[in-house]
Amino acid sequence: MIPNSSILRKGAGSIHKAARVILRSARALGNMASERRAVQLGRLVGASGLTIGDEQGYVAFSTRELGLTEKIARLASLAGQWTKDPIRNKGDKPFLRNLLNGQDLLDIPEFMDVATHPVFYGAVTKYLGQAPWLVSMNLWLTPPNQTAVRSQLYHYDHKDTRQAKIFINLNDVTPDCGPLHFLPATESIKVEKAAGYSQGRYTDEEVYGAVAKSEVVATVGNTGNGFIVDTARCLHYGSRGNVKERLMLMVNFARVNCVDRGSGCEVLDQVRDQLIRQRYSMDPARAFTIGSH
Ligand SMILES: O=C(O)CCC(=O)C(=O)O
Repeated sequence: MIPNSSILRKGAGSIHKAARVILRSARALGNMASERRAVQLGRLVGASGLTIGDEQGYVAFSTRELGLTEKIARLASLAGQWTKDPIRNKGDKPFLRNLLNGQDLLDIPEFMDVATHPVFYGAVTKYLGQAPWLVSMNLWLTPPNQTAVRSQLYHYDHKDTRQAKIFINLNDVTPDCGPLHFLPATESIKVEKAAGYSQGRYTDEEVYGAVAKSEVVATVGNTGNGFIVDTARCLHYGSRGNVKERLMLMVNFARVNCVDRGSGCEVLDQVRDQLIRQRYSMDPARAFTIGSH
């Protein structure tokens, strides 16, 4: 009997997923020194009041409760001004623009204060099981648009088998601002069981054929509200169907020996060394996190 295409796709997906786990382990073994250091440094990082649920793969937070109200207000105010600056409006996706430059991270301390805040840093370290590597940082502007392509469709991120992205609203995000939508890891697995694991895009039909729409979390909320989401385990999409603008700070962490290091981060890579010298020379864990590796 010839297996049908759905069984073949699911088989190929399982192999792909297993290969990613093997690749991650191989990288950790091949770079044992950095792996050991990440784990050792992780032990120095203090406990956080925030826990990224291991099963669910996400946690919600309010920066107000973390005492970050003034810092977030400054970042939101800058972000609002920057939306009008055409030189800042960068990126290859017309529906997801980046307004942040490397120099901003040196000049405006609030960015790194927030990105490496002890509560976030502790939660991410615990979840990843080691001091994390800061992969990328962006200040995203989603302009009104009506496309449904690329990251506007359900997908998993590819950096690692487990990663942690902090998403913080820098304007009041309502359903008509194209918020990030995601499925908890427990629900994403159900989609995977039905449609197979893929690093490509999933159609809404595939997703809602396997899980109820009511399981989807939309990251709506006022300025300063946010989520940490494991985008490698939680299917997600965003920037879809906006009639209003969305502004969001995104801070992306993975393990230093991740599956796919990618081609770097335009914002961070030019200032990693300066940031370490300027801010983290007395903080070995965060210096490791910011480093180029
Ligand atoms: O919020 C969005 O527009 C999508 C973000 C996304 O896909 C991601 O961070 O991986």
